Amino acid sequence: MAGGEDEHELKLLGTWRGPFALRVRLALNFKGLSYEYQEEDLANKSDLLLESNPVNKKVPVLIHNGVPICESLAILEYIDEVYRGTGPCLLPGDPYQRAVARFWAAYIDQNLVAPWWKMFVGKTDKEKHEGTKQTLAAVEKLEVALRECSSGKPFFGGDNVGYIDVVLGGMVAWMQGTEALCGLELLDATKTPLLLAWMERFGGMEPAKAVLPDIDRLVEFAKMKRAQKALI
Ligand SMILES: N[C@@H](CCC(=O)N[C@@H](CS)C(=O)NCC(=O)O)C(=O)O
Repeated sequence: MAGGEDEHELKLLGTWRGPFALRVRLALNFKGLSYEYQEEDLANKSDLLLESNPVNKKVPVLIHNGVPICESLAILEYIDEVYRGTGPCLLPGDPYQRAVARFWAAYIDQNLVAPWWKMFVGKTDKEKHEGTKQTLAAVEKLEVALRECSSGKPFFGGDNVGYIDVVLGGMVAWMQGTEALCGLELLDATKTPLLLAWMERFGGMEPAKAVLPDIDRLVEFAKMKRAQKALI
């Protein structure tokens, strides 16, 4: 992979399973950028993480030549701007299409990732039920978004993986583990055929396979953490 002048100018703090760190790793891989990776223990965060993200103390943090960048969506945009000439562009060149991509990225965070979590670790049955309803509504909207954004091409980004693909890509293993973790199939061939095919296509690509977690390992780990009521 291309790494620029200094092989270690990029360092990423993350966890192997977190959807937010995974989307950054996916973006780095699809762009062909090399980086040093530091796995964080969220129960015992490193000094580097606490110093680099003193406000939220969360992963991911990308450290570029010693300067930390926080928040996964901001990191994706940063990578795309700084490494514009390297690998495929994540965000489209057209301002309207860029706004659309940012809209769906925010939608995924608010309407898929957050409700999915509520469905999985909700404190009451009511909360879990609400999370389930919102998650299922979100995948149906994302099915339409995929149809419109891709215009019949394989990805949200068209012929290549783009911004929305890597943002949603961080959730692929969790989506595949939903039945084992929450007792329902998230995507199906009748309601969400395009998303189902997208998930298989995306998950099968080499840059994705290199970072996406093994489903059985993820399911086992998530069940254990849920039982312990610990951070995932
Ligand atoms: N909005 C943030 C969310 C990051 C986030 O929630 N990270 C979790 C791991 S998946 C974390 O670091 N949790 C540690 C904590 O809450 O103390 C982003 O997009 O980067």
